[in-house]
Amino acid sequence: MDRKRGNPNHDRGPAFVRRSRSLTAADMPAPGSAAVQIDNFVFGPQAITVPTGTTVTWTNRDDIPHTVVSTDGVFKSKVQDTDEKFSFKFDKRGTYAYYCSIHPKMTGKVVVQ
Ligand SMILES: [Cu+2]
Repeated sequence: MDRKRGNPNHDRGPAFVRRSRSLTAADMPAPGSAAVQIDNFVFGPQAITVPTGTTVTWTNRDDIPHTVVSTDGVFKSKVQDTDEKFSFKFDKRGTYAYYCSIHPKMTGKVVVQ
């Protein structure tokens, strides 16, 4: 008895439609990156330690312009208005002190290991 299977090969199309999720990456630093917020005339965290190759991004959360300027001239941002960002990739070990050239009492430090 040869029983043929009724195997209708109906193309039903995609069983489900993949949802494209849009990640809210804003507050989620990717691997190899670190974030410093500028808020109320303070770099926060004031000192961070990161591995070599890390890109640090400063975001000005103040409603006052600030800059991010390396004491040793390694990097220098433009004047950052509110919510503007400045990024720098640290490829060499060392301690990188920086300050805001508009408000020199604002200082911070990136330690690259
Ligand atoms: Cu400032």
